Amino acid sequence: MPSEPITPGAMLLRGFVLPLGSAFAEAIDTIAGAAPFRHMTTPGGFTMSVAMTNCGPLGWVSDRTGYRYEPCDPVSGRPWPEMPAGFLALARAAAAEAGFADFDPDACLINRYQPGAKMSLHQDKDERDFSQPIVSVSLGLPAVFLFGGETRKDPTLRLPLEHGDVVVFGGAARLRYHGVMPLKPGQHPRLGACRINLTFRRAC
Ligand code: MD6
Ligand code: FE
Repeated sequence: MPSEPITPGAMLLRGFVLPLGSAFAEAIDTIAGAAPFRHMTTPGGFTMSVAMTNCGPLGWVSDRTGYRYEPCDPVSGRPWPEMPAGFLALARAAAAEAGFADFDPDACLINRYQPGAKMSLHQDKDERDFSQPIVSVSLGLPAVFLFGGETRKDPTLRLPLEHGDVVVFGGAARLRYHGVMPLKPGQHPRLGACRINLTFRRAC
């Protein structure tokens, strides 16, 4: 599998999940059946354009009181759906391929972008241990990932991400600003008019 270094600590594994076929999409349908996608509110009172759900022991949530990881879905009060064994295996294999041995994620955030949805520049810093990488899987429609520096004002690199691509984001890149440009309309044969992104993290 071709892999491209993006910057020190960040690696792009093109097509890394393609060998799994539609297994990912089926598992996501099952998860969303138990914990539906929802548009969370930011601490500043805005509704996020990206719809989210989670699987695994911990799920990322945002509301007026802040960002955090929770063991239960605040909508249902029940634990988040289990992280499928195949997700865990894939995340570990991708991290290892990028040079991060022993990745042990306890959280998987699932982001759904419909046309126009975007993710503003942000840092991922709600996790306890920044020595663990983040493994990010892109499915469905293509999107442009913005990869910035250590401050919000640093210039950003534009990285086109396609169905099946995996980005491993750790080490010196772990706290770099990043975001996603507004999704362009389109149709993906399996996922329809959307992009799904999964981010595996060690939250706690
Ligand atoms: C996305 N990803 O690709 C949003 N964060 O839809 C992220 O915010 C992200 O891809 C940390 C590490 C990798 C990521
Ligand atoms: Fe992020």
